[in-house]
Amino acid sequence: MARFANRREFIKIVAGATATVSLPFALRAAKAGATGDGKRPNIVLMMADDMGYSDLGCYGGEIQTPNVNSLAQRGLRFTHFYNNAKCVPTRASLLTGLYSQQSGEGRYRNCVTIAEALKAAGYRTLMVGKWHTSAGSIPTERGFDRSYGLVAGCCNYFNPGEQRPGEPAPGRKVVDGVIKWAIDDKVFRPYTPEDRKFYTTDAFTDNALKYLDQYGRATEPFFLYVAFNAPHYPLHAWPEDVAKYRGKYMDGPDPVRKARLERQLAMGIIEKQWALSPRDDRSPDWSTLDAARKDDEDLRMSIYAAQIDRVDQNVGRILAKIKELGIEENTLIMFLSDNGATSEGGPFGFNMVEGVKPGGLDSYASYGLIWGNASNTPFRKYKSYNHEGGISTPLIARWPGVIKPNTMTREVGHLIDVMPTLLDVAGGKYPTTFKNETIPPMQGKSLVPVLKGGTLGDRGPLFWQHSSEKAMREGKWKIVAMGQAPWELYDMEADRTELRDLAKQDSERVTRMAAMWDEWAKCVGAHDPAKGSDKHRGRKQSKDAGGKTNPPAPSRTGDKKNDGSNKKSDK
Ligand SMILES: [Ca+2]
Repeated sequence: MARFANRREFIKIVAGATATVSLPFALRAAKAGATGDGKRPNIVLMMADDMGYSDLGCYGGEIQTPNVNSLAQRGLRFTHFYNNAKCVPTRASLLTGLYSQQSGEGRYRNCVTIAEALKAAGYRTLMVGKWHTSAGSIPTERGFDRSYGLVAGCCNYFNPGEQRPGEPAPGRKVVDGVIKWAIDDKVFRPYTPEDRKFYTTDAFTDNALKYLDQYGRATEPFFLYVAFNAPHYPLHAWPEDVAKYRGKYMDGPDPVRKARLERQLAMGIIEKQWALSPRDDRSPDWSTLDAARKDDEDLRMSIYAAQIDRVDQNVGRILAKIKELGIEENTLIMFLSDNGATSEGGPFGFNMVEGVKPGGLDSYASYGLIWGNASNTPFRKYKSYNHEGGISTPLIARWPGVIKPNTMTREVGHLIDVMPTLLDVAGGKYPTTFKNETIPPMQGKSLVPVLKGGTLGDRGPLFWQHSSEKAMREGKWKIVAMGQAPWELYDMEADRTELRDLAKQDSERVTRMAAMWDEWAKCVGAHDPAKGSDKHRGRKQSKDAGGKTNPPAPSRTGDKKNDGSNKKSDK
């Protein structure tokens, strides 16, 4: 019955790009770079954490992001780019060019990382920020020459370590938990910064600037990966940044969603024919909330906005340094988000430190589903889900002289395309074996033709599976299912907000696509949620004040187990 005779053939067919990425590398290396001038570009890859599709100004948000917007003004915005809905699987694909299952869901087996491949191609490889794999490794063990940052999935922004004299205890997700940190090959458990002005987003950038000063003008090109931990919870921000937004969210999420949608339509980010998804039915009617609740909600969203604002300020510092070094013209910069905004903590968010208001060192809170729903405008669902609210990300690319300024593309792209793209521009080689392991071919396509204003052609199907979620997209058609629920079918050209399930009307298409998904799952070793439980199922769920079931509060044992979704009640 198998449509694909064997794994190799399947991978060849679904990847579509195998031939273009594996065979002509020798030629590409000889040409050395996609600009054709023989000079290979520096590469800066920046990623936000848990940031929704509409949060950036250049994707419709009211949050002030002038520096990221400037990348869009001088670069290309992707409107149809996809991630893997969660931190670990997104990083696994971004850094390897494979589906996350192929390297063991963040364990990084049978793969070569982008840093290893670029290092082999003569690049200086640098990283700051959040690493977050399941492997227990640190960045310098996987190809980075230098690194500074968080090894785990999340931490206190002001102090990821132990209580400092004269300060309250830092708020934590796990009361006695110790966060792993690494600076080059040195591991810290805990990492307690002496600097009382420490704040992760700023500290990551401080180190990125040091690296740029040290290596930015070297003969060899560099690859700098900046993985911000913001705006992932906890809600931690500098008071002066929060003050810019405090009071602006007192009217609740409805006007925010409406205004974002209008800006997205005006910019051409989304299509007129897509209806705005209705407000999540777990997001209560704002008029029913009392004044204290509204004030708390305004505070939470203003902190979240401040976290993104601070990311933008730090993007500005990196852009200024690149300009100062005189390397702007020969640097490819990309910026994206690792997954959609979260619903963790239910409608009103969680407070892990009871009685402490969100925002400061001693707090540990999330902003909740009400605002996650607004962040993902116009889409449905959240981080962890394979509906568009979970897997859609902004992606902006700037490369002077190659990318036409202020352009937009509707080409469908995915994280698995990043590695082929970067190897393409770097003239790097993708190996068939690495560290005595056989390496599967990269699964994506080089986006260089799109960066140059062209198209990808038929890219073949894309697949997702994580926890109890699964999906597949082929052309304009997408099937998606939650847990043991049946497949839903959507026409993404007519209805990207996934409001009209066509599965019953076109069951033949669903059957055909589902068979392809099954075959893919077998080939890459993906779990089929329809066939029963995996580690995330059956987790305890909480009730909120209104008696509705909430997504579980964060796991006490580690972020990778923090699913945060609520499949059964969330339809
Ligand atoms: Ca994330």
